[in-house]
This record gives sequence, C-alpha cells and structure tokens, in this order.
Amino acid sequence: MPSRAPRRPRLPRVLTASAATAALAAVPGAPAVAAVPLPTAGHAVAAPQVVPAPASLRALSGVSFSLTRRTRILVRPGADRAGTYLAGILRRSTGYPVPISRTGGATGAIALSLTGGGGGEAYRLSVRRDSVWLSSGTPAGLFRGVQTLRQLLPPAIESATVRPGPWSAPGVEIEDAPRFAWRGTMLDVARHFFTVRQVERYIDTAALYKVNMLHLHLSDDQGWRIAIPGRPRLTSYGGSTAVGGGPGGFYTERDFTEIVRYAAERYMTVVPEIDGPGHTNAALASYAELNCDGHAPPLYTGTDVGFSSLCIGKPVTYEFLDDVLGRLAKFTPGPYLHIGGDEAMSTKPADYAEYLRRIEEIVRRHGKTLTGWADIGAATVPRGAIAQYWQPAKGSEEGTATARAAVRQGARLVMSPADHAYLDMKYTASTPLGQDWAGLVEVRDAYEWDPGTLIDGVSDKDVAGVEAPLWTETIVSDHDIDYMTLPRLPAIAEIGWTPQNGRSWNDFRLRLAAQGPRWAVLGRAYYPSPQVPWPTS
Ligand code: TNX
Repeated sequence: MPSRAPRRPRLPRVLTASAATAALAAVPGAPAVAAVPLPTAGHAVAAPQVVPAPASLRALSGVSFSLTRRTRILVRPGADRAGTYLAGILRRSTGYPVPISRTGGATGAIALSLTGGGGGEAYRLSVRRDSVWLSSGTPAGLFRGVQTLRQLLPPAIESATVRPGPWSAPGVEIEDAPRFAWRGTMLDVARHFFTVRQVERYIDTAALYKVNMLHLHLSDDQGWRIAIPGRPRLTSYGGSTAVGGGPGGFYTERDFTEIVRYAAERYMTVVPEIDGPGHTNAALASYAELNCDGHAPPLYTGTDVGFSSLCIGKPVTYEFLDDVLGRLAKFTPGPYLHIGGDEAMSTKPADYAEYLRRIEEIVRRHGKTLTGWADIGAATVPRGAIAQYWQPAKGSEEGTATARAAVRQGARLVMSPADHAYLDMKYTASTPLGQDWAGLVEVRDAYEWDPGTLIDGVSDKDVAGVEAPLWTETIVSDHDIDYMTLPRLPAIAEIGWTPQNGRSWNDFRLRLAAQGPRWAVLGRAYYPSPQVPWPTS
C-alpha cells in the first residue's frame, strides 16, 4: 500500500448562534425572512456536517432552528410518509409530542411538501430561525431530505429514549440531488445467515446515508436462503448450515416480503441474487438431479470458491431456474434480478455462454432486468443489463475486460471494485475480521476513487452507480456488520451521491468524524480509523 503522510486532525468547526442573521436566498414556497438580529443562544450549534455531502450547501451563519415542545410537522399532500418517519425519530429522543398537522402556518414548524416539479430524489432543505422547509418532487426525495435534517440535529436525536437536548440545527440552504441512481449495498446472507431483524437493522444504517439499493446474496455454496414452493430441500437441507458449520437459516416468502416492505418504506429497492452457474453447491447438494452425474455432493462449510457448477446441458437446470427466478420475480417489486455469474471456474466458457443465453431468456420472460457480476460480459448480454464490476483492476488491466465487453454490448455498470468498495476487506493487517485478497481497505482507500474514470473506455454515462458488498465468510453478528460497514459504507454512499468535484478526503474526514457520536447513540459499533479525527468526548 502506498504510504501516506499523517495529517494533523482538525476539530469540527463550530458555529455559535450569536451573530446577526445572514440574508437568505428565497426558497420557492417559503415566505421571505427579514434579516433580524437573533437573541444570543445559550449553546453552540455545530456546523453542518452532512454525509453524503449535499450538491450545494450554504451555511447561514448565526441562524439556527430549535425543536421545542411546540414544534409541529406540517405535511402538505403527499408528504405524510416522510412526516411520520421524521416524527418517529424526533418524538423518541426529545420526548416532545411533535404532532403532524395538515393545516396551519409554518411558523415554528417543519414543513414538508411535494413540489410536483422534478422527479428523482432531488430535494431542497431550508433551515431558518423559525421554521424548516423541506420540499421535493417525490416522496423519495423528501425521505432523503429527512436524512439530511437528522444529521443537522445533535447526535442524541438518534436516541431511543428521552434525552435533555437542546435540539438545534444550524441554519442552511441546501439544494441536493444524487450523482447516480444506483447507490447500493450488498449483504451476503448465504455464507452466514442474518435474520429479518438483522437485515432491517442494516437497512436502517444504510438509509441514513441515502443508500437506495439493497442487494441480497441469497444463495451460494454454503447455503440456500429463500424458500421456493415445490423445492423444500433447498431450505430444509441446503439452508441448514453456513461457513464454519453454523446452523444456517432461510427466509420464508413472508420474511422476504417483510424485508422488501421495510426497505420500500425507506425508498430502498431490493435486488435478490441467485448465484450461478458457480457458487451453487447448496442447491447441488439439495437436489441430485441438478448434477451432471446425478450425484449430490455433501454440504459445504468452507470458504473456497469456484468448485461448483450447475449442469448446463440438462433441461431440469432451466426448469429449476425458471421456478426459482419466477418465484423471486413475483415477490420482488423492483426491476432487477441478479443472476450472479461470478467465478464460474468449473464451467467451460462455451457452457457459461449457453447458461447466460438461457437465464437471460428466463429473466426477460419474468419481466425483470438482467443483473449479474461483470463476468457476464464474457457472454452475450442484452442492452440495458446491469453488470456489477468487482475486480481490483484499473485502467485497461486484465480484469476490466469483461466489464468493458458488457458496456460495449449496451450494459451499464454498478461499480464495486474490491480494493475500494468491498466491506469485507480488512482495514489494516490487524483487523480481526475480514479478508485481504484484494488488499487492505482503509477509509481513505474506500473514499478516494471515481467510478466514472476507474476503467478505460467507461465514463459516467456507462455507470449506473456504486455498491458496497459485505461478504460474510468472517461476519456473524450485528457487531461484525457494523464494524466492517462503518465508516466505509458512508464513504461509498458519498461517492454515489455527491458530485465528483464536490467532494474531497480532507473535508469528508471531518464530516465523517461527526458521525461517530451518532453511531454511538444508535448502538452501532464502528472501526475508529486513525485517519479520522473523531471527537474525543
Ligand atoms: C469474491 S467478488 C467473491 C465472493 C467472495 C468474496 C470474498 C465475487 C463476485 N465473488 O464469492 O465472498 O470474494 O471477498
């Protein structure tokens, strides 16, 4: 790894609410605000420290908004869900009633409105002395804006029990929109199984950083995690273990539907993955007919890759895939089905191409968009497919060839280069969890790269977005998930959200530092990287 000169930690900037109100730019729908001097507040209000950095943020020096026992949330039509979600957070920690009202003036209120104009996740947030205005063209944009407002309030706002406050947010004018539409994270529930509750907890962590795609790696050599009617052994047997021989587990259709619902409430799309033709030992062990020789291998609890393959020439393989993908398609409202396709070292190239031809037809027939690891670029892929780049290669190096081939065919890339975006890589040689085959990935390594220039011949228009995968060979608990995810998931989330020219490591590390106390209140463990000037108290 290149050595980097240590930098002197800087403390987060602090604004005091004692200066005169700055002149405010007009926000559509908001009344003009006179530049009157503020009463001197008795406490300092932290400067805005938002992750991902908004596309545009203007701090209003000397201005702050304080939640009080009388604060209301004013929801205009279409803003109910964001309002209810925000009220849930504010009520728990402040103990204030925070009623939601649909009528009345905005003074003293947090006003949420759908502007009707503009789609996507863009939003405007204006924090003034006597009111907060949040507007967006979509409910999803309001939800993203609520995450920003959360981060403007003190970390204790995340508390599940009542805290004393004060509850002030610094005055800001924010206009924000994401760089990429796909800002994902993947959780491997195959190597180790995680319960619905654990997945939902992870969704909550990711939602705070405006992550909008949840990729679930539902099958691999070590476990099959989703119930499929008519194929009970996939879960009763194929789901019965995990890496290291643990008890495994699986989701019923109800469980899966609950995860989809919970994610959708946070405007997050679930992308289910059934890996193949490799990474299929759990399925091969469950049904002998899926093996070319008709013999089921034993269950596998090690961590090797590349040894299993579905039988390409047998019709039952495609009946099986049709059943599984058809069922998943039915329970997945999002447009994507991820078919894996990585590391098929036990499948001949011609067989791999045939597998892709057949599975592409199945995915299309079930009305979904083909999504796979970028290895699929070695075969024929349809225009509009999504290829997920994972290798730790750059420029035109070997390893980028399949991704470039996918782009030439009209696919778009989701960028997950393992040496930057893999959440299972160790931070340092002494990190107790994780792997190091792609190198050590400190927070700065996770942050300092550009998905639009990493691969020769691939530019922003070919990139659907970014995703941070958490493979779980060494990950078994909520604590492990947190420790590997924080602080790197926020780094990848910022790459996906913030314009490339609007972000820098020196600024990011200060904003990241401000997240530490928030994670502490949320009960999230994190890796206290020495690259980040965490507050000491
Ligand atoms: C490679 S990257 C894999 C996974 C492993 C991971 C461990 C990719 C598409 N496949 O099967 O879990 O490395 O880091």
